[in-house]
Amino acid sequence: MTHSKETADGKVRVKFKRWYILLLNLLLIPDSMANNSSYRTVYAFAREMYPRNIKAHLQYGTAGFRTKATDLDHVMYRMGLLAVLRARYKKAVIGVMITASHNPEPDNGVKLVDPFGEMLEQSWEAWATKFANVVDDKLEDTINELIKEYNITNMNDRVEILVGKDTRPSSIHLSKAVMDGVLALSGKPIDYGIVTTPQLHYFVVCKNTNRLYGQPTEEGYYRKLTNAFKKYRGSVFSQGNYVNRVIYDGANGVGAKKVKYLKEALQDTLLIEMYNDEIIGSGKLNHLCGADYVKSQQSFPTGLPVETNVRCCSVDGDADRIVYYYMDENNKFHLMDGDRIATLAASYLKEILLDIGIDLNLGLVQTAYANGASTEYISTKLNVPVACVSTGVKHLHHKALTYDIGVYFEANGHGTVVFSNNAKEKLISATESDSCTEKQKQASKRLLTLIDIINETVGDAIADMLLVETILHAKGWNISQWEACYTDLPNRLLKVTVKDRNVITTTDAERICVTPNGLQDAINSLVVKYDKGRSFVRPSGTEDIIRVYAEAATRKEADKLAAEVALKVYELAGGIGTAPEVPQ
Ligand code: NG1
Ligand code: ZN
Repeated sequence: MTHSKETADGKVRVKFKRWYILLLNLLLIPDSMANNSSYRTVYAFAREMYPRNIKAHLQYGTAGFRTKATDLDHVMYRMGLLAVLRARYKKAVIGVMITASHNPEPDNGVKLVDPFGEMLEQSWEAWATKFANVVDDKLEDTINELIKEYNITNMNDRVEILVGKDTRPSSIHLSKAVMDGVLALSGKPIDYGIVTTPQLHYFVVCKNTNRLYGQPTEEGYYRKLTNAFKKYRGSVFSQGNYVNRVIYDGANGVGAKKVKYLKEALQDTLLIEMYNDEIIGSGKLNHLCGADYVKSQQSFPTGLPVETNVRCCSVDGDADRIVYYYMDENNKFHLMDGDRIATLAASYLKEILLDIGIDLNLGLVQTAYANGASTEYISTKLNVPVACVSTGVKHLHHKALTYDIGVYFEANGHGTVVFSNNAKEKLISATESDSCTEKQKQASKRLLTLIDIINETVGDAIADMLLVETILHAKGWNISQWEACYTDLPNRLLKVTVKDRNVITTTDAERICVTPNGLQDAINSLVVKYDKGRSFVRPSGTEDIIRVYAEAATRKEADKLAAEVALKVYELAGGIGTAPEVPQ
């Protein structure tokens, strides 16, 4: 398919006219691709190049589509088509990111980025699923159905679609498939090459705000973050117990590649020692390293020097998650996950707001996976309101936007802080207001600088690292002082494989299980046996499994509760394979 045309019956017929394609190619091929003659051939044969060869039903889940890279060619092509339709409907620039985040290298995935950096709107997720699964012969009808449903009349708009990819070898040809899909509907693909997921979100927002948010280039991204970071830090790089050195695990992915530029820009302000930076094609992406490994294994990644009490951090395969950790003098591993980053940010923001003395509501958003101790600390010690929403950053982001300043983090290290226009306007006027003291004016200025260190568009491992480093520096804290704020409850996350994960449905931000019948009652009667016990189950949106979470007062109890609940899931929700074992 290569060209769409309105017909008398009001439908858009997609026709394959070679002469037209070649002409369009010559006229429309974007600058970034002008020298790549191979695109011309692929473009002309796009639809024929990406037939749907698999029978399995794919679902646009928590983070878009994710599966074996070899099954994704047609999905990518079709997401290129969908992105153009979405861009025409929204009359805005849309992004397409090719990545499977923390998954192993043979996997890949794709997600669409909406105009203000949000994840694709939920009602369009169903369209994405439909596009991915429809048989080849019905693709054209499905496109027409969508055009009709949303009354998209501007089918000739040459909308821009920003395409980014991670370092997986498969990402190269998959991104080509996306661009062919974009070209097929006469959209304009802009190839950003290898970038982090949050960088792509940033570029989309820059474009859609007419560059108000920043320059839509990698250079613009680094400049914005590092200028603000250096300004905030001033000339004293280490102070109190804070030392400006961090050991960084790049997960052998894009986070390693990109931090090199950051290091150059930061120079001596922050000394980032990078490890796990073998990138494209090494087969080591996320292997025994990266944020997901560290969070789920609660241990040091491979390839990092273990230095006592030294701050370390790991990012994931597309650099939108970060966790910190350290090893103490007794060789005990300490994890500082997303909950810790959220509480650090919220407590610091609260202090600054007190200094400024203006009325802005600050709120924190978590999911049910947040450690119960962090929720208690935030609500009772920090007195910051906490909301709990369903898993997936789109839910957190959405809720965070309801506050003047919304801090949101998933426990796995994915999150950011968002500031409303009201908050930004109030801060700007506070810097100039005669009714503000010099101290208040300075505090407002500092907060405005801090906002520029943060990537508000989506969770960003690199920007979050700079935020954490800034706050620790400002407080003069080492990592154990950060940890001392509260004590995590021991917890365990398990997976159970069942015949059909959709038999489990939930409510109340996934904390209560509605079906199958009797499972929630069974969980309740297990939980009451444990001091500080809490447990919930939900179907994963990225893997074909059920996730079981449990926490309790001791490690032994948390492990036992998790295993008991996992066994109940296995028994009542159609478990397959070996039954989970409950430790005695
Ligand atoms: P699923 O597989 O739906 O649990 C996982 C994470 C989410 C989110 C997505 C996207 C956990 C328990 N779940 O989702 O928080 O980050 O991946 O990457 O960490
Ligand atoms: Zn990720």
